[in-house]
Amino acid sequence: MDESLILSGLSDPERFHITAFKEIDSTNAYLMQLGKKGAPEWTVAVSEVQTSGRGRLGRVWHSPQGGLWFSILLHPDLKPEYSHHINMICALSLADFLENEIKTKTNYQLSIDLKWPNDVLIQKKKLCGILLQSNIISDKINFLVVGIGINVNQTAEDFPGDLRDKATSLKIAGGRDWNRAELLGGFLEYFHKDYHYYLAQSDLLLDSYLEKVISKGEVISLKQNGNTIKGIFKGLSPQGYLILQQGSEETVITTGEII
Ligand code: BT5
Repeated sequence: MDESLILSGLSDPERFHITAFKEIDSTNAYLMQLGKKGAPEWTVAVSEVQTSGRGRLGRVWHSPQGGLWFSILLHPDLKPEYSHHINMICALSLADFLENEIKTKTNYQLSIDLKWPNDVLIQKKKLCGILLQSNIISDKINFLVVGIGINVNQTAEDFPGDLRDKATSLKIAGGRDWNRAELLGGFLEYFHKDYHYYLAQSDLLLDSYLEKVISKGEVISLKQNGNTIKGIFKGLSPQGYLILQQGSEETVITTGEII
């Protein structure tokens, strides 16, 4: 991907420090290393292909040619227990940005939904995944790396068999090819604005997220460490964790997967 094309779409390119790779193991792993060496905020790594793309809990993230795989280094002024807010801001920003892109570049008006804790869905299938990793020193966030995978120009055949039913791409949903450098530039501008806006107004963040999240108020099954628990998705804690109601008891769930 051409770095100058990414930068040409930005109103303030000085803000971002972007490196584009043809191939890398994982853009998150790369920025975790750079972060330890003191790299500045808004350092961005993007790669055509990841040979070892990762999801949460070491899961594999399928990252072939055609997708947009990138990570952003951040130094938010947040208590570590609130770092999930960055995940939520990122998901909201992706949903807003991509809905707008689809509306302006195609005749489709497609709504994008969020699935707690870190998925972005279109037509009930996974379009993007977000992986947040942190480096904490003396109970302070030293830096965070937010890794974003957007399925862009892949066709259904490009996904391995086990993902074909649950994953989708912008091309599948919008019926056309997309310029990934333009998408990245556009998203970075959106996210930069939303990041500052929502960090200052965490109540608005929770409300905006709840408006777009699926399964709120419904009975859900949640997979956690091999166990499945059931309950009502009541709402979110101030940190952005899921409140699960089981009978008269409410439990705050920090991680897991709604199935
Ligand atoms: C995620 O994990 O959804 C986080 C994905 C983050 C990927 C980005 S790409 C840039 C950066 N560098 C990295 O190494 N990672 C980040 P999780 O919620 O654990 O979901 C993982 C699951 O999603 C897998 O177990 C599959 O079921 C499914 N999956 C794998 N690849 C996919 C894809 N390309 N599209 C949709 N679903 C996928």
